[in-house]
Amino acid sequence: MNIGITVYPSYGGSGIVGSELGRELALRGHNVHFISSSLPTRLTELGGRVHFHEVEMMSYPLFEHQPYTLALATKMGTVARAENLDLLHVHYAIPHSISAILARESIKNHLYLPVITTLHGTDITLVGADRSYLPITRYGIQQSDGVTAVSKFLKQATIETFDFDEIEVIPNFICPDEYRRDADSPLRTELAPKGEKILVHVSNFRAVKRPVDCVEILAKVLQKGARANLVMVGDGPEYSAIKHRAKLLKVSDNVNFVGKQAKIADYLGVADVSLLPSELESFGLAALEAQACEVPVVASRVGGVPEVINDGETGFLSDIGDTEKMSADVLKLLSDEKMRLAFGVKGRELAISRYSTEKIIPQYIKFYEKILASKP
Ligand code: GMT
Repeated sequence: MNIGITVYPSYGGSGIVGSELGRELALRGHNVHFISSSLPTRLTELGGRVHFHEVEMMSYPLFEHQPYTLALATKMGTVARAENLDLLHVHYAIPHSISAILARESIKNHLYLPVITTLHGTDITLVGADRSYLPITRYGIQQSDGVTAVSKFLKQATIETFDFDEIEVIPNFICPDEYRRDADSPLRTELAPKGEKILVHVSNFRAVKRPVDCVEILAKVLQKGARANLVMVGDGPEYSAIKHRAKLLKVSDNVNFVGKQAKIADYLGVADVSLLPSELESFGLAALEAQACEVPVVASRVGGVPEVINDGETGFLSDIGDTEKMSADVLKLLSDEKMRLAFGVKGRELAISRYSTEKIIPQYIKFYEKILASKP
């Protein structure tokens, strides 16, 4: 198949899922055409079957805001015709599904371009549900030729908010060879030079991830006498708030900000416990990636997270903001090596048996085939 994929190239889980899906499809013999404003971060190498088409935007003094949605639609239509795309798969509904529908309509006299939208989370639960975007998001979903969501939770949320239920659940996935434990890596000594335990948090530091809670948890863990460092992987708007809280709690020396990283697995592979105290999480890709690296996850019981973490078996779940319980769970795991290792082994087993690329990518391909078979 010739498949067009659009993602947000530099920010968030939807971009990661879309980029890795493209790479996996190419490995299975499909031609993949990424159409976005820049090369997606996880797509460091292009080659053979993977192509990139940059959305170009003309600036004009009249435009207070550049009309990216229209430039994207134009590029989608142009690429679809030039490359004879079989379908266009967009990740994150806003505005990608709207651009895709515009593109489909604008070229329909030449070819019919089926549009598949994958819902990832805040495009439904936060941004899409806001009154300023709700009607247009509903339109984008209804007009798509096929819709997938990354968890049962997100499908239910879409039914409730948008009264739309023709949704296939296809969860996030990991490649088991890329995500694995590597406790003897020199990175471990770098991050914990005095043999401290390593807590890790991976996100885009948005308020919805509650990254400041990680510092609260660390402070409580240190107070109880544990020796631990917190490694913060990523960057984003809450960066200063996290730093400030760490300073107030006098734990700055134990917090290491390593910025955005292309290979998250390097950091997860040496960590002891992963923290995901999010306010909202439709799936929790970070939790899946940690579990694949045999790292137990201490997380909030929100959205699709209970579909990914088995409470008391591969991690521990708590109410949002309950840093007291979260720190107690971290201490349990740090002080009981046998338990921590057992949770790790179970986590990897779960990640591979339910969410490996081998299991999930064929579900996307089957879905594409179903949509193509019912093409008008
Ligand atoms: O919140 C983010 O990190 C970004 C957001 C996105 O759509 O880019 O992530 C969502 O998609 C991920 C991949 O499907 C899910 O694993 C995350 O749970 C989800 N984030 C939220 O729902 C907050």
